[in-house]
Amino acid sequence: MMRLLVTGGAGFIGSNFVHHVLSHTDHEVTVLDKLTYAGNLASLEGLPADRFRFVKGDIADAGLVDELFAGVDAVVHYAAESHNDNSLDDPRPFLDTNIIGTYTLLEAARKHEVRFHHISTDEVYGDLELDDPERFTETTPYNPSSPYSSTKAGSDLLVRAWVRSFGVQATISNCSNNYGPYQHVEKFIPRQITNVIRGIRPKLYGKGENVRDWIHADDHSSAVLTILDKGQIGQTYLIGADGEKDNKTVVELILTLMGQAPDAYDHVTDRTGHDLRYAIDSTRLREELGWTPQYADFEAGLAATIDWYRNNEPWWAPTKDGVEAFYATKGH
Ligand code: NAD
Ligand code: TDX
Repeated sequence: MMRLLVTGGAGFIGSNFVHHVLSHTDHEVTVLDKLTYAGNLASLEGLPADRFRFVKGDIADAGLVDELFAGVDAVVHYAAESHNDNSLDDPRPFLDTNIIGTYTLLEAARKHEVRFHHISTDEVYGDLELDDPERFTETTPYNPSSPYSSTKAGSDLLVRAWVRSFGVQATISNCSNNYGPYQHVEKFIPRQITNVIRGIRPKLYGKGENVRDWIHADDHSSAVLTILDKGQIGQTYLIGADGEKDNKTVVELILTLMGQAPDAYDHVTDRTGHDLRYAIDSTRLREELGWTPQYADFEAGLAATIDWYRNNEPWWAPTKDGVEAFYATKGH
């Protein structure tokens, strides 16, 4: 049994992780989350009260962080500003949370000698050509494109430095694009599903040829638990499930699964600096730590995700109009 502190546990992947941990282990979980626009307490309903507690606060609040680190065995750090389009509009919160927030946590991990796992993204490696036979590995050079991915790259480098310079007991994982329940409707898959539910045509940036390597959030959670359990301190692990798909294919699949014509979508203004392709080689995680993803069938996982959004409109409806109004100002 471990006492875990999960930062960003009211967000998409963090809340999936909290559900996963509480149903697959006997660990106790404290969530620290600022409840920004992306945090939602409704994502944490129904959890066992004797093993779960929620603390509202900022990861950059050193006093609060110090207090919380004193009472846990390990920290899993999900909290971040996570959306590329927002980072192009206003980068400042990305620096505050992703850089200063991570620095604040690392200083507490150093003081309290707490095991630390840092959650990051494949976007730190930049992008690949569509026909590149190589995929990202743990030794691919960092080459981030956006304010979001550059702050995530910066946070990864801080973790590496705190391991080397101060002996912090940390690991890092860089995962590909997640899908599943509780994802904010600003993101690609939930935006298009909720568009179709609302009778709005899905919006594809540019030509839609950009490739993302999709993994179900529950597979991401099992990988993180595996790394917490068996990962080597100081090591980086790439997490991916061989799920490469171009955006056009994903939109067409959503439309088909929702009973619409596959071409009933609009092309809209492309994202500035839009990364072309991400692809993960997760051999190290699979071979050294014995992890395997469970959601091999993307279409089945997507159908279940569509059902979740159909059945949970009260969870996403309050945010939908604001998101669409923001995108309208950007031509998206
Ligand atoms: P999200 O935006 O859905 O959730 C982020 C959560 O962090 C929210 O609950 C928010 O309230 C909280 N938060 C933000 N700033 C905070 C602060 N200063 N203090 C405390 N809490 C704060 O993000 P997500 O998609 O769940 O991503 C979680 C993590 O996973 C991020 O670190 C992201 O970089 C990484 N990641 C995401 C993906 C993906 O596909 N979404 C892929 C790989 C890695
Ligand atoms: O309406 C849309 N139409 C569209 O074509 C939106 C919102 C997105 N897109 C495209 C842009 C991307 O090529 O879909 C793809 C996925 O977009 P996002 O959901 O914004 O994700 P992405 O930018 O790939 O980043 C995601 O994966 C890596 C997460 O948001 C990051 O937090 C994570 O690090």
